[in-house]
Amino acid sequence: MNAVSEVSIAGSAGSSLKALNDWVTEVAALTRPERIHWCDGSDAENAALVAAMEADGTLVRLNHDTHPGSWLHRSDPDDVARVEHLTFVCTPERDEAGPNNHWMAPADAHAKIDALFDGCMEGRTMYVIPYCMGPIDSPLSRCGVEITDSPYVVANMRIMTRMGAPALARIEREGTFVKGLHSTGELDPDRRFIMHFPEELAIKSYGSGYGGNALLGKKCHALRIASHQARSEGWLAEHMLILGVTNPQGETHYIAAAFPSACGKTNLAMLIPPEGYRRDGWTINTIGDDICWMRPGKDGRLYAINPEAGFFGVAPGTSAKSNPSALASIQSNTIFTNVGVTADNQPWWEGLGEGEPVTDWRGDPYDADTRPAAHPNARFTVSAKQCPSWSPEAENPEGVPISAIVFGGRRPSLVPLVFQARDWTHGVLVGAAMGSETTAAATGAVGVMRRDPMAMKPFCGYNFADYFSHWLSFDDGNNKLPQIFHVNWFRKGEGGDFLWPGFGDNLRVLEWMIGRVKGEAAAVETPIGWLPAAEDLNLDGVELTGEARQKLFGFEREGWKNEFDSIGEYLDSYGPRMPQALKDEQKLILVKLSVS
Ligand code: SAT
Ligand code: MN
Repeated sequence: MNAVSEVSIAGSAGSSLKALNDWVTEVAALTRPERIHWCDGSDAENAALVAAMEADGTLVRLNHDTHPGSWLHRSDPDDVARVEHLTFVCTPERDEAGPNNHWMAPADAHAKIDALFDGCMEGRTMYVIPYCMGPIDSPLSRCGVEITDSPYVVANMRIMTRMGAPALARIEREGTFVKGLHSTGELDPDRRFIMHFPEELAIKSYGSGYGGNALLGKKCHALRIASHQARSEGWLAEHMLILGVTNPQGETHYIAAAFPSACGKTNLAMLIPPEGYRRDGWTINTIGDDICWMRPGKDGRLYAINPEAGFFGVAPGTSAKSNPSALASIQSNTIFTNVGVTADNQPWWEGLGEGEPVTDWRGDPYDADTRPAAHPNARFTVSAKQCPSWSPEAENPEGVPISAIVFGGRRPSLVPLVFQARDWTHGVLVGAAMGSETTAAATGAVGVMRRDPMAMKPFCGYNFADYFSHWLSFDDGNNKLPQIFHVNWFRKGEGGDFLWPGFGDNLRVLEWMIGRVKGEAAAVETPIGWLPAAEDLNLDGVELTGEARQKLFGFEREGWKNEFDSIGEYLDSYGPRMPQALKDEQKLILVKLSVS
């Protein structure tokens, strides 16, 4: 660690901003580290940290001939995903956090978690990480500082955010920042909490080193804290990918799409157009794969930035077939977490389609009967700029104008391939009513249907009822809002097989959406919104069975009646805070469904 500049605790001033120094001093007094290291984000700093992590086994060197600059991290087997049951939103009033969050009174939460932080960094280095979410010069960006005792977190934050000296300079200029305090602690699930204090712009996370629990810029800041901030400042912080679709005429439309974790956001963001589309000159530009911050511009359109600088993508299932751009992105300078390893030390996961594992994610000899080679929530961390479809527009400080917002989930039955909301209020209801089967991205049962409004169930930092009101407020007569759509790539047939090929073929659905935005594509009006007939999509080269056509493009009145009854119950479960406009919309659709 010689190349790393170290600042002793006593009397050290790492920043010209008093509020930041005071906070660092206060945290050091509580956690009592041996050293404090202010991260500058330089290559030399990263090299020194990586060397130290290789020496102590935190990182395992992968094959640097095939994967230059790439490393494997094996997390604790009890620490492999986000932990929603240990994640709290600590607002003064329980109702502000809403039934969608676990709540604790701020004073109780501070007391509980500070007791865990007490002396937890003894003998260790405390890293101070200034970071910026979004392009460093964008008015839409927001900054934070994460204090952590995990060098793995530092290395990941360097990829996922604009981290180091330029971020510190912006923080010193602005004077405000989100305070994130993290310690891996003992990695004991009984001593683990992820606490958010939106009023204080503060996060405290103890006892996990994994992903969204520990990289505090990601879900904790960019969604839970930011959604709260966005509400008071008139913008939206969303769990959405952002992609640009450029047609053969050279027109680009940007689409923001919300899907729950591990439902294919990364794949959609990096979609490779099908053969015929490629020939005709369609291209996809990736802006982001997970988080989107949007606000109305001067022209009334919503402009979006990706607050992140990297991808923390799900490895299993990523292959040359499913996502060639992601696979190309992760050939170098990538941190892999919880994947398997081949005999020649290359990273391996289920669905990669080539090679063979000899070691599994826990470091044991691979045995298919014991466990998969890669954990189902194994991840890669890589700079977005390594993606072949990455767009320089991701650095545009103004953001990109959004033409369409898409909501979607894993719905094996009932929900057709795509439909369009009639207007903004209907679209907000479509988002609010979103349901999906749970995935391995969070601990708990997988494959259970649950409502996940706007894919924000685990991430909205305040009461969902107030969040829906905030969404509705954008329809103020001045804004030129995007069209809202719902998609379902996961519809299954009677035999349990997926009916839609998905992946690159999803561009066929995006093309129809853009046609709708431009007022060119046809659709049929139904009580649930505008549905295309199969003929309204370009299906050249796609083989669909009769069952697939009927289920992907059909409308099942009886099933939707039940669904809207259940949506009504869901809205009512929020009590009087739920905006009347959404309840009226639900009732209106139910009435339409009852008239056959
Ligand atoms: O663990 S993360 O929240 O960072 C990833 C995800 O669940 O989307
Ligand atoms: Mn996500």
